[in-house]
Amino acid sequence: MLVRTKPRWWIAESAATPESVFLDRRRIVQAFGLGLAGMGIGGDAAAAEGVARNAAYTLGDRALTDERYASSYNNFYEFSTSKTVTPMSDALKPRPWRIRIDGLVEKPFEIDIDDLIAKMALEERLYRFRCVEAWAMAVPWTGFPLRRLVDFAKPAAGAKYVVMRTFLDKSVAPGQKQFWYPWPYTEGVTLEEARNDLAFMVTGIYGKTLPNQHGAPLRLALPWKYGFKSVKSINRITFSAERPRTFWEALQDSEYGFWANVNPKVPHPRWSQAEERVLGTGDRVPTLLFNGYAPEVADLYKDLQKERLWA
Ligand SMILES: Nc1nc2c(c(=O)[nH]1)N[C@H]1C(S)=C(S)[C@@H](COP(=O)(O)O)O[C@H]1N2
Ligand SMILES: [Mo]
Repeated sequence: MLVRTKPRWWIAESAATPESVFLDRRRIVQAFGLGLAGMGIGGDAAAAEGVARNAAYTLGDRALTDERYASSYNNFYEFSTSKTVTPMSDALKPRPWRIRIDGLVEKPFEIDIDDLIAKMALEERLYRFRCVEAWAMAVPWTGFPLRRLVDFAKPAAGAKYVVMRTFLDKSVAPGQKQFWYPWPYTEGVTLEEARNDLAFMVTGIYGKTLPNQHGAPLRLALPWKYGFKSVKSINRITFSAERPRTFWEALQDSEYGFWANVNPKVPHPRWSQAEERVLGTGDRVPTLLFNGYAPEVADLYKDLQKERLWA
């Protein structure tokens, strides 16, 4: 990808993790010559706290969304079809949590979320986020590149897609009693998309462990695609030769396809995608091709021009 030192649209961003907080913690860690585990900071505290920001990922044309807006306006149909997902999502117990990795891999296995996090070096990235419903935000995610998890899983020859699923448990998620939805929520990307620098597995937000409403303990962030691709509360990752039938595709293929790349010029069948509403502000701003990430991802689609890439 292009590493921009100071893009033409650079503006100052307010700090997401107050620097004083993480610098102090790092200094303490260094002083004792210990890692987080040695400090007794284990379990979910290690999912976001004290993680340094990767300065390669800046927001460009907008400021960070205030945490109170991002954390109170969510899509998580397992708990509610409204944007108010809390307190229903409190029923989710994100730890202990096991993730199954299977399909076309050298050897299928299961791993505990905190064991997985311990193997992946965490970083913080500022990403824009664009829902297909034409609202947008910009948030500091903590996590690790999906590519690292792909390598760790050791995909076998023939694997072309990475399929990710949310848990299935009606006693926790009342929305899953609605039998007309194709639960569990399933999403997928090509292996090539999964290996793109921007594809990010998220364990935290705003310098904290991911709250349930954002998809604890592990969710995806694909900032160049509409938000529904960024599946929450993942407990199974399957490598496959076949393209999966994704949740929204299964529900309404004509409106929500597999590729779902952001494009202001391709309207949704029921509304324009030319502009977006920025959460927590009164602003409407022009939508950007690939949500502003074209330099990083456009090449992925060069040879796919016959596909319905945009919606
Ligand atoms: N399991 C699951 N993942 C999901 C959804 C969902 O309903 N269930 N909604 C998607 C949609 S439409 C969007 S816009 C984003 C919202 O993420 P946020 O609530 O963290 O902003 O989550 C996506 N991931
Ligand atoms: Mo969405």
